[in-house]
Amino acid sequence: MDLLYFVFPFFFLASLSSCSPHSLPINVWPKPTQVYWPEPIARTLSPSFYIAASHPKNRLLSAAVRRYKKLALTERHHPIVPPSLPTSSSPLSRLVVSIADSDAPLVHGVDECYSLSIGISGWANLTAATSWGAIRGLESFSQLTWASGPETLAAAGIFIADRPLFPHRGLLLDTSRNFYSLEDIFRTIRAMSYNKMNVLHWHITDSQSFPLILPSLPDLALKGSYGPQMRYSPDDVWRTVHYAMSYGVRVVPEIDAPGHTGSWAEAYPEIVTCANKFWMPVGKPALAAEPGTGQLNPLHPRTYDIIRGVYRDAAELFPEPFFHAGGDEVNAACWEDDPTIAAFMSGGGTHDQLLETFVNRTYPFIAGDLNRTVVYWEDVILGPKIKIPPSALPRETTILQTWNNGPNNTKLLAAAGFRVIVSSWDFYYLDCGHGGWVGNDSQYDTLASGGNGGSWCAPFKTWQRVYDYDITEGLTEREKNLVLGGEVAMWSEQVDGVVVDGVVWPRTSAMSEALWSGNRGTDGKKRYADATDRLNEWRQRMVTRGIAAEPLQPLWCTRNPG
Ligand code: CP6
Repeated sequence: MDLLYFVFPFFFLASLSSCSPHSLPINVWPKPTQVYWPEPIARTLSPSFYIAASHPKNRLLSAAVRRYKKLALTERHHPIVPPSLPTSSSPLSRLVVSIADSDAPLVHGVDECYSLSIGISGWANLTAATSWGAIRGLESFSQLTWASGPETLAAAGIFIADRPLFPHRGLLLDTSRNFYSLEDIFRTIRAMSYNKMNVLHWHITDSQSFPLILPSLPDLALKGSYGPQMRYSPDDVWRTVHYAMSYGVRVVPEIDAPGHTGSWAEAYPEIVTCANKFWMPVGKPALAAEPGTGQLNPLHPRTYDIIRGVYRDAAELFPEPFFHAGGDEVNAACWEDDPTIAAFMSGGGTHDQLLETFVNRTYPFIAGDLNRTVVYWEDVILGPKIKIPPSALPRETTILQTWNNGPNNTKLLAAAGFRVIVSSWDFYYLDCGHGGWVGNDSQYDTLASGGNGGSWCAPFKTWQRVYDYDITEGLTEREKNLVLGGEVAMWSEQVDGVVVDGVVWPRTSAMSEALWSGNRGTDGKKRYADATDRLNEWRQRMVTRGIAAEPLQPLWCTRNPG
């Protein structure tokens, strides 16, 4: 088995080198790294089709196998352009899944590669290094099946060897500005897995609401959430983490601080500055200036008792080794609103010192006591106004997430030796231009949209723009190696579970392919044009699977390609 697993990919690499890329008669999204399908034919999927796994005691893998067997037999996806292929006389009755290391945990960088072969007769085979790779391969298998008349067909005579370009392929979901039910979150996790994405960045709390019930600090959610029906209990979190894991998706929690903490003031007003004010000083940077803003007071001793309790409880709920601690958009005016801080400033203190105090008293707790890799927004070292020296952050236990200034900031962070997650707003912010604002912002518009309805970063980022973004543009090899991947961001001032599918999909699919197998063809050219018909087909399949993804075009275009 091991031998087969290692020889297999090289064999295809060799056979592929003389092949020109072709669009497959049946679509797999994201496009696999290597596909060899010299003479496309189909096999009927036997009604008694089943999937056998090498490690039946791996419950998670068994669950995935059951899920994909059911999906293959019942999905009955009708492609927009039905493949017209000769059919083999031998129905496909069995897919055998072999895994080298069935115990590998779902962590950053786990091996997700797999090889899949469906012969023209006999069994189909899927080999993978880990269960997580097997889940990716099962997903590809499911996309190689389609409905044709009364039958379900599967691609045959096909060989795929596949692995991701980037290990971190995520979606940020903001559950503070508007609440999302577990059902909405679970559906989003399923859609992520269909797209071979592996990180849900759960931006749980913010200034507007604190929906997370923490066992030792229950008042934060009891007083700071939108109401009893709009909270996540420890059991809800446990279910979400396990649900996501069964789909190969890690859940990275974010507790944003010291900015974006207005909601904490409902329970602990003494530690929050400028709570419930709307800081939009004319002519000054308006960072985090939303109705209901607020910042933790770094000079108040209780701040640290409380926030350490928050971190401890959150780390208890989320086993994930990455912990996002926010650090974005600290607002000078909000801090100065507090008399103690004002006195500190007139005594010669600086904003930078305030942030440094906060980081020095929280970072060692998260990285040391809780043993987590700390993710911060780029702002902690890049400002624009308030920042700390990069030397304050150990490179081994810090990852920075960039959101401003596209590839330039990515380069700044990587050049400073940090690992980077890319979420540039000009490409990856899904809220931009959503909700009707066109960019010419005014204070009136901003208020009406709750502070930030994507008006700041309008226009809307099209799927082509998402697809074409090269997250490592202009980087040296050394810097490129520090880029873990990317995350699209679903800030939710004007989005909730009712509309989220259409705002997120299929644009997020564009990122998922760019990060899985790249956005260029073998000729080195951007291939969004080639992707259009495939993405339309993929959108159609997502709809079949209950994801209300937006259409890209009139159907006419896909039926009449070119
Ligand atoms: N909330 C938080 C936000 C944003 C950020 N952090 C944001 C800022 C600018 C735009 C969109 C969203 N709404 N907590 C920035 C990381 Cl254009």
